[in-house]
Amino acid sequence: MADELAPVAAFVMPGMMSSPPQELLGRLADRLGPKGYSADPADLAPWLTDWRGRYRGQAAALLSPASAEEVGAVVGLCAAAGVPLVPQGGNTSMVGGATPDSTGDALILSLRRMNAIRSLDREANLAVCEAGVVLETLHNAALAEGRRFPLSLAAKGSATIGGLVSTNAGGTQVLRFGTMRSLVQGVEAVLPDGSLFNGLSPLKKDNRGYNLTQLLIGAEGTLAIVTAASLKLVPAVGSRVVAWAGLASAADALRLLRHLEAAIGDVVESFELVPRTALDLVLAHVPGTRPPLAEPTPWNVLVEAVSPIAAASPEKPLYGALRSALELGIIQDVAIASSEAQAGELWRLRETISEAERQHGPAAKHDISVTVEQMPGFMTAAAMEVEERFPGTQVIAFGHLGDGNVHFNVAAPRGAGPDWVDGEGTEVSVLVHDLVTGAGGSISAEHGIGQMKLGELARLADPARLAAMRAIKHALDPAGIMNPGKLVPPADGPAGSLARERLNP
Ligand code: 2HG
Ligand code: ZN
Repeated sequence: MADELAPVAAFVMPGMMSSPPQELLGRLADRLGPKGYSADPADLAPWLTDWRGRYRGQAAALLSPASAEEVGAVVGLCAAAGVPLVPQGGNTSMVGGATPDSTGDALILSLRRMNAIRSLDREANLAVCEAGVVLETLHNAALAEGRRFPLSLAAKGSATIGGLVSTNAGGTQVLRFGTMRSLVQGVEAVLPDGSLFNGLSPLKKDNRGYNLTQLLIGAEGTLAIVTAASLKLVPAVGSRVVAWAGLASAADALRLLRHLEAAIGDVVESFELVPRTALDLVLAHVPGTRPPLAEPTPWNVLVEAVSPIAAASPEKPLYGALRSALELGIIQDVAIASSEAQAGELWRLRETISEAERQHGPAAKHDISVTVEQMPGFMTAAAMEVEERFPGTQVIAFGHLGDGNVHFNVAAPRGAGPDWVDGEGTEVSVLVHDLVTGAGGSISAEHGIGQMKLGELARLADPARLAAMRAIKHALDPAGIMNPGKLVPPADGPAGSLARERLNP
């Protein structure tokens, strides 16, 4: 596609970005038409900041192509002019991954108009969705065909397929079905020169070398613009049970997980840890919520068990397993939803933690993983160290214990303003990231690197990993126009670093 376009600027050197030239903006406006191009500050405003309001950027225009072909044309024109693009879906990034920087050099490339479900094949168990399809829309479309797409998260009403692919999203069913990496069959994407990579093949086996689909999953838009994905479906839920268990410790939560796995196997789909501190925030800030248990417990776990067959309901086995957990003293109390409405209420207590925490005040957010076995001990020791070193802070660690991933968020001392996050909050983050790295874990289990963790990745990642990431980025996007300033820390040396020379002798 890029070949068809006359270049706007003949030579673009990496790192030599400039504000988008008027000539380019005029061409983009002509190509996309009034529905696909806006330079109106009012249209741009909501997309210049992230969900938490932590990052604020600038952009001269919002580009909203309606097809992969239009995306190719946009990328080709911008590549020729050396103008960077920041791709955006639902703008739900937790790490500033979809927010442009403050220079105004970049243009926002919104995929929201590309919102068609191209096909949904119940026999093949595959759905081909364009990048702008909202996750909940796919859930509903799959359900209408007796199928489901088994990935869900709190932002399902606005998160889009392109963003979920590009961030290798996880959510609350990873325990059973894995992250996007396991659920994406293939992608279609526009590469940095404007050409179209069609990887939507339904083939189960394909060994033609590098797996470009997997390379683009989790690449945060730094290598290509994902325009569509084929996604694996599973049978719809036949019956489900949602239970809320109260426990004395995080170690007991791990015992409960192993107990349930031994008793009822892989029907356990979600296993979400909620400390009392997080539940209290939800009850205080989210209207219409109520305590799930008669007496509060220090820790809680939300368990969901699902069967595709209504007759083979998971109810009895889960009831039995929870009863024996009570008898063994693994749990202190349990509430089991007796209707879909009650199940929804329990899930709401879990899914609104982020929102409640945001209302509570500033927090240093960490999205970490260690092994499942390590997590209870790690959380307890790390929380003690953080709260001792930074008096007045409060650790609120919750989430996906079954995956060895918790959101180890640290609330600022009472009365601290929003600037706490960039002051003492960064020292807190350095400590948390040092501790998790020391334990062999990851500083980003789920939300990605974006701009928030770029410095920390540069500080803590294995040099070989960083060199390989930079080499891949340079090979595919030599002019650096794809979502600059995200995910790939810049090399401190000149373009040909030692490490890159070693990789490409
Ligand atoms: C969740 O699991 C999300 O609820 C958000 O990943 C976590 O707000 C957070 O830190
Ligand atoms: Zn999460």
